[in-house]
Amino acid sequence: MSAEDKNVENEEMIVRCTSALDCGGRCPLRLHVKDGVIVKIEGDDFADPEKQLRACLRGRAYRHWIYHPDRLKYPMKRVGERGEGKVERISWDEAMDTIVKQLHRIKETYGNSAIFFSGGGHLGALHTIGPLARALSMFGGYTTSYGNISSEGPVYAVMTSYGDVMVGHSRDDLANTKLIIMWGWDPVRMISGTDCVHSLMKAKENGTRIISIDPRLTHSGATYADEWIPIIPGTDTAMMVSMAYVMIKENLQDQAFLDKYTVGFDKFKDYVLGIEDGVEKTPAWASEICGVPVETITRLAREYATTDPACLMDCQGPARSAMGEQYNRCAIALTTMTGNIGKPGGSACGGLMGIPYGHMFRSAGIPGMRNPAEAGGPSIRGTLDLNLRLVRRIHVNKVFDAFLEGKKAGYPADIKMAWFAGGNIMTQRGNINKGDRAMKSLEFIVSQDLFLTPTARYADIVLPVMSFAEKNDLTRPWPSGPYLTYANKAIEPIGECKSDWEIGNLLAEKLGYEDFDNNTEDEWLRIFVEKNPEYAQYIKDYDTFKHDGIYRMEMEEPYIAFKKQIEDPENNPFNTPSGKIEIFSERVAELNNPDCPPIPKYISTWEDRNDPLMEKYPLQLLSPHPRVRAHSTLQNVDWLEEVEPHAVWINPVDAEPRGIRDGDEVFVFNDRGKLAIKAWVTRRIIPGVVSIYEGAWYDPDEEGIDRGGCVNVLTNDAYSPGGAAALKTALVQITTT
Ligand SMILES: Nc1nc2c(c(=O)[nH]1)N[C@H]1C(S)=C(S)[C@@H](COP(=O)(O)OP(=O)(O)OC[C@H]3O[C@@H](n4cnc5c(=O)[nH]c(N)nc54)[C@H](O)[C@@H]3O)O[C@H]1N2
Ligand SMILES: Nc1nc2c(c(=O)[nH]1)N[C@H]1C(S)=C(S)[C@@H](COP(=O)(O)OP(=O)(O)OC[C@H]3O[C@@H](n4cnc5c(=O)[nH]c(N)nc54)[C@H](O)[C@@H]3O)O[C@H]1N2
Ligand SMILES: [Mo]
Repeated sequence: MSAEDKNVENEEMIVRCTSALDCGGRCPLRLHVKDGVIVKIEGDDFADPEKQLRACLRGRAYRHWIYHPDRLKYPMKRVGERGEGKVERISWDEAMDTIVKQLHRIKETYGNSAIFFSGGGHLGALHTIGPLARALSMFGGYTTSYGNISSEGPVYAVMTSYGDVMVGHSRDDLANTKLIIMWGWDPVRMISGTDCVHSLMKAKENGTRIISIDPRLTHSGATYADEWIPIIPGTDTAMMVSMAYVMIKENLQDQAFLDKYTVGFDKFKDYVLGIEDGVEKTPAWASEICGVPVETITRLAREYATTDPACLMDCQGPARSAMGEQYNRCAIALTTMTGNIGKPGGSACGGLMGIPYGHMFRSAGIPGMRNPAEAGGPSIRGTLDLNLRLVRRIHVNKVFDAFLEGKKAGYPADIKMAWFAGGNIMTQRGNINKGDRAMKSLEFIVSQDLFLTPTARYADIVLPVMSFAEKNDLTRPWPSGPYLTYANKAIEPIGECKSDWEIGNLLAEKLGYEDFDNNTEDEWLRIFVEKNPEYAQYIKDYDTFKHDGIYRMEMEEPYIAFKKQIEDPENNPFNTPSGKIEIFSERVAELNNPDCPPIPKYISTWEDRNDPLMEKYPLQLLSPHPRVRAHSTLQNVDWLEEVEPHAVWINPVDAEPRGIRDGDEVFVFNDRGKLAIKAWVTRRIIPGVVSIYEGAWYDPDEEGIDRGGCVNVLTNDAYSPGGAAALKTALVQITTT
């Protein structure tokens, strides 16, 4: 054990740790350990309260997750049907021998591409799925997925417009702005960097006006916003386009900025004014579509254009939809029109995109190797090709379909075996009932996790994994600092749990790969910190870093994306073909896809309010991220369930004619699935829209009704033309029987 401040009186040790979950933050935690057991968890105690990184309610509840009675303690093999979750204890030897035998069989019978491998869950540098991926690559390779399920919409938009994903400001910059438009952004619930809400509070104290545009009165909307502008889901781009209309008509745009730093504004203007298609995108036109009053649109357009600086926080949530990237691209067009890029208090693509500091984490880690099953294929990061031309991977929201349909439907492989090293695919991807069929179609499945999750219930072999408190690792601040964290081991592994790194090494050993990895945990972590220049420039003493569990960067001023490009454009062109911000993108024009236009446009889509399916399924379904979970992780923590029981949000206007009262058990359904859930009748959501937080575990009964309330039995396994997982576009009906 390490990094302890000994409290002699009660013989507790304080171990400085952080979680490593994909939870939206990265919080320094003090784990109080007594007799080898975590007895209490406290948050950051940094001397300057202004700079404390305070944990949310989840961080304080981890004890009931780490010590949950359902934790997997031993490897298991399936003894019932797939999905039933009947398992029996086996030894690590039997588990790994079975896996190796099946790997050889699958490889010899079908070839390496029949092996699907993916993972997630632990955002650490060492204890990752990397070593497993390397061992499988040495074995001849595997098939995996492409596309970031969180943010492919904004990634597409920023790559198109700026050619870069480092488009964030450090959160302290929120205090420098005069207007914050939280456009589908709710950081009080949906943690968006540990320091984010404090910065929002500073802004509020400074008198910054804050507006929330969301179909729901969100936690942030209720606590911080001066105004809530409710909007119909999927129609934000229409409202933004008409704001551009107001600005152009009233000559409010920052023409000097547009002339100097952008290309294609004239083409966008032609669209906005109706010169391109004969439709003037007036506030009246938009109001019909998005439900926001004409006066509100006009007023907001003027306010955004004339408040200097102003910060438009568009994000990933609304973009995780059928035409998601248009929303981010259009938000970028508005930020250029108002000249808010590259300056304090402005924004480039608000919400969750990165600043460079925490990203140095990405270059720490054991070197991997190229996956031979993909050799010769196109490169996969950083270009528009990412979404549109990648051939040897499966889109992240199409994995089930690929399992079922294989090569005959154009997928790169006929998958026979899947290995899930974390991630809870059978709760978190679109169209889970299709997932049920897909998982049942496979010959062999491995799952490694802390719990017998819905995904693990389908596995033939389940491997038990340690929590973050049972190992040492570097962890990544979310979205990216500015600080670096070291999560210290607090307790011995529960049962026979191993880490993902150890499992990778074990597989290599079983496959007979000698000298696969000869370093200990401590040696590796030292190498990452001391030899990686990005760490070494900050961390002068490994042991101090480990002891403190955190290195806080001294920033003279907030980090501002594209500051250089704006201050000195001659020497710092944008990383686009034109060297400027591309409101019109020639690269996109070349794709020649009307649903993926070269300028941002409002495009109606399947399962929006124009879809004839509305007659059968008249309610739009949202699935935001839960305050009390990290996706499906922590869903079994009693304390958190108590804070916010799982329920579907429904407006009284929709509840009353259906005979639904608050607290009633209701059924939510469409052609893809049906789930049972309690109703929360509330005016905090607009009529015609209902909302169920994602992450509740899939738990179908004999009739196929999901009793767990997993929203993804209702969502579609589709993606937008730009590659966004279209998880927020779905129509449903609700009944009491
Ligand atoms: N409808 C709808 N669906 C969504 C979204 C939405 O907005 N709406 N959001 C999407 C987004 S943004 C995301 S990021 C995904 C998240 O999707 P997932 O990553 O699949 O979801 P998690 O619940 O975070 O799954 C993490 C799993 O890893 C396990 N785990 C934790 N630590 C470790 C470890 O160290 N090793 C291993 N092997 N396992 C570990 C946890 O127990 C858990 O089962 O969900 C997506 N799904
Ligand atoms: N507590 C908690 N925090 C988290 C996570 C978590 O699971 N739990 N997950 C983390 C991860 S991995 C990610 S990717 C981020 C996700 O962050 P986001 O993707 O931003 O979060 P969401 O909750 O999906 O969506 C944000 C808001 O968008 C609104 N919204 C949905 N559709 C529309 C629309 O069409 N128009 C408008 N204007 N608003 C709309 C929703 O009502 C919601 O309030 O959160 C991170 N933070
Ligand atoms: Mo995410």
